[in-house]
Amino acid sequence: MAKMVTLGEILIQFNSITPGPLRHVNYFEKHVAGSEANYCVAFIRQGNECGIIARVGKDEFGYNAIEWLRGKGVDVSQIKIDDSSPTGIFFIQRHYPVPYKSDSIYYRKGSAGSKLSPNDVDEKYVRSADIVHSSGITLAISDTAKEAVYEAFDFARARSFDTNIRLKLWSPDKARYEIMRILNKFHLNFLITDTDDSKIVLGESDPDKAAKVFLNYADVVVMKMGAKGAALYYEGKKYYSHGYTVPVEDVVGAGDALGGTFLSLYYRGFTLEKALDYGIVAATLNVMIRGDQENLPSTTDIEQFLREFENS
Ligand code: KDG
Repeated sequence: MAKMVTLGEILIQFNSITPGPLRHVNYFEKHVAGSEANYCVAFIRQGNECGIIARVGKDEFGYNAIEWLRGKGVDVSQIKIDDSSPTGIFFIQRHYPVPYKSDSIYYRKGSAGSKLSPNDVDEKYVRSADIVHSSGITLAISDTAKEAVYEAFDFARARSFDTNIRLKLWSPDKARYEIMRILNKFHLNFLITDTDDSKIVLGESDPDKAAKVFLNYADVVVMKMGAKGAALYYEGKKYYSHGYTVPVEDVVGAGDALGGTFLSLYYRGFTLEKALDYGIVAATLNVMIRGDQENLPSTTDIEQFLREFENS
């Protein structure tokens, strides 16, 4: 069984029950989220192990996050409870003003999660993992969280990084600078990105051209393309895997579903191509509900989906 360690902020998500502007939304549904927590749960759903290095507040939302993730099989031993700051939260506005899109509204400044620092990174724990994963979100939330990623990547046997640029957390210039800095410092085994982020980091949104540049920094590049699917690039090869048309409830978390499922199945011995096909199914199921983790499928559920779609 492979083990992944992720570093990032666990957030509590309040997802609007009804679509439209938040000023008119009266009911919200609570979920545990945060990109690196999502990756962990997706990784575990495919039969591997994962632990997250993070901080939550000493509050009900912090306890909620720990209990939920423990229930999903995540190793929560490296989540610190910080009694000086609250657990970060965010709200999701759906299908407005752009149908099928979601907007995240953060209340996370000064959160416990953003206090993550190199002191939280246990060298032995990180060295015990087959792969360490983090994302642009963790680089963006604070300088100390960014340093924690550097520390963990220093100890890592293998590295995965999702660019995950959230423009409410930093400017395009800052995102470009910090992501290029990490790419220049560490060779990545996996770089997971999309065409919007490629435009910000490289000034290039053509997936093939962007991937060619990213391959100077990573062995494998996964280029997510939303509903169109995703492409995979490695060793001079390209593989494209198509998306599926399904009713969209909330797209937040779909990229993490794809990335975590893909990485886990690769470590289970799947070819990169097959792992990507399965990752896209996980992302597809994810957009059909509110919440980032509830629809993360098992391998057999993905196989059932593929059998049905192949026969239709
Ligand atoms: O990828 C999904 C995440 O965006 C969501 O869970 C919240 O981590 C989050 C963030 O920073 O946006």
